[in-house]
Amino acid sequence: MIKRNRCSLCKSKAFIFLKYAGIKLCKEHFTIYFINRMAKTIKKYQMIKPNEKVLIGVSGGKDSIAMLHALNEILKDTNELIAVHIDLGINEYSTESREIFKQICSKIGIKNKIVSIKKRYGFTIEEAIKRVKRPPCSICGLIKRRILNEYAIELGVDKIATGHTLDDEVTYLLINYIDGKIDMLLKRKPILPRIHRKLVARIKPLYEISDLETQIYCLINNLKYVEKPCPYAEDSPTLKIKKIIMQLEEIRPGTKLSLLRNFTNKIHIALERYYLEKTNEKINECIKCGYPTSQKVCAFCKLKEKIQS
Ligand code: Q46
Ligand code: ZN
Ligand code: ZN
Repeated sequence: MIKRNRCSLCKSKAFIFLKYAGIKLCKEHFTIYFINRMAKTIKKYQMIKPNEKVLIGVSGGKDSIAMLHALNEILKDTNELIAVHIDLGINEYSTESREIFKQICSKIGIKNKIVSIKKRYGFTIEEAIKRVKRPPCSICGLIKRRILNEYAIELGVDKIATGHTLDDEVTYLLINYIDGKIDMLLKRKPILPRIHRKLVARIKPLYEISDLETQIYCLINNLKYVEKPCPYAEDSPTLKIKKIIMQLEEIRPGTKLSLLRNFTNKIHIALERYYLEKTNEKINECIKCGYPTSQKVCAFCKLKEKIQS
């Protein structure tokens, strides 16, 4: 990628220049750097304890594939791991995602499972989107979160690892900030602890790792991932904002990381102190499924009813 440049660590030919860190790395040192950064993130935010059972959510995109590969390297000797792919039922996109998931799991030899939305709830994401007037990704996101959580409870896992990257986090942060959604801002954390018996703790091992880095990790380690985006991704406003943030990073390298770290280490703490002390919102349990909700019926049950009506 860069010519006549040397790796900052071994002086062999550099493959990538990480502007935000001011270092050039060869292929081998980039892989080590990536795994070390993920291990440091896990340690810093106390994401996983030894012997905990971890479910790794894998969509088949570059982020989750890189996360699965690196997490397996870091935890295979200390933790029980299971890779889980959700079959969304979005035509060729889902067919390709499934195949890629199977390939990586057999390549690294990890226990795995494919969970089908159609088999569990009787409809695919494609069908749900046609039946309910709502942004496709909000329907899909709600269903994915629920099914992954349900399956995690059935398996008795301690943590669910998801492939949210630095770019994802900064994007959602900005969107929630623009919309003034303080409740959502409070949920933007590297680890969401178990606050209810029906909610399994979630962790984001890629919290401080960018989309570009996961792509390079896949490239260097010959990891196949779904390159064609989901057909609903193009219209997503989230993706447009993500691109603007990438431009910002180009102009001012390090912006994403400092924005996220400052939010996590300063602003989030202040928000939490101020708002959680003031609001004593009572958490009910959904009368249909028992999941926590501020309403009588939770958002997932309401959505399911609409899809099935
Ligand atoms: S799969 Fe689902 Fe994504 Fe497709 S419909 Fe949107 S949320 S874009 S990660
Ligand atoms: Zn090197
Ligand atoms: Zn419910």
